[in-house]
Amino acid sequence: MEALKIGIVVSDAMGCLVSPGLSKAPVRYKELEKAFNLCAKSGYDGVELFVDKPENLDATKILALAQSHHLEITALGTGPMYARRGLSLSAEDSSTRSKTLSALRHCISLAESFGSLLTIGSIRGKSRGGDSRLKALKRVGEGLGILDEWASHQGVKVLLEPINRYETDLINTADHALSMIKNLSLTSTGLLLDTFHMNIEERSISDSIRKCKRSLLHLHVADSNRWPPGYGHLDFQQIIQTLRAVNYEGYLSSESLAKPDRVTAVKMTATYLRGLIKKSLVQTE
Ligand SMILES: [Mn+2]
Repeated sequence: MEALKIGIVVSDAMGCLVSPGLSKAPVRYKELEKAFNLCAKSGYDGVELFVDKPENLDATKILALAQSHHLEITALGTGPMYARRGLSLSAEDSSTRSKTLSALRHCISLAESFGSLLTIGSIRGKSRGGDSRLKALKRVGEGLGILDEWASHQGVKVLLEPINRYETDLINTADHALSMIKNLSLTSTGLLLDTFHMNIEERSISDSIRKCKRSLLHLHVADSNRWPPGYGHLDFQQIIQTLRAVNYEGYLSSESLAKPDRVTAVKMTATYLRGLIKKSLVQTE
């Protein structure tokens, strides 16, 4: 059995990660090169690019840069489009929704060029609570339906990520995300689970991974406090064993804060995860 692959988010979106100031749009290639270099040197197999203005990115250049560092571009993260531009699938006004879809359409094309996945996390937005929640959920469903169809034409997979209740009131659990995918009959949409959110919302991280195994295409890893894996109290050895048991073939993509500092976070995450993956290989031999 092959070892699980590890990746890391490249963005300044959470005030974190590989290169602060990196993706003040458009991405500055000089800094992207530095970031890719650090990721490659630290032993990652892939990078997940957070984008806020997909229309400004030069796909050919970025892909060539990733390939020259032997890095896969695992996924495109769309959170910054929500955080910085206010784009949202659940927005009440239709012009924001259509702007959101058109930006995501660019992302689907980029994802096709990169051979990467496309994440739908915080860009689903949140509701004002009460009755507005169901209406907001309906708008998210409509958006997901459109994206799913575009993605299927371009051979791209979309990822729906459950996010904890303190960040949004729309789709907090793996169960809810799975049922959205099923009820909307989405064929090009799978699940992105995130250990930080799961620690808050799921009864058992391993049980939820087992339950979602057919739809699980990507995994965000961060510890209980959003610090890098190993700096909190999640049991990553058990998580990795479960992933192996369900024959998970996707990435462990680190999405942590830049704690205790940026370079340590990048290096320690890779060292720690590699160590656990190696141990899990030995245990099952
Ligand atoms: Mn995440």
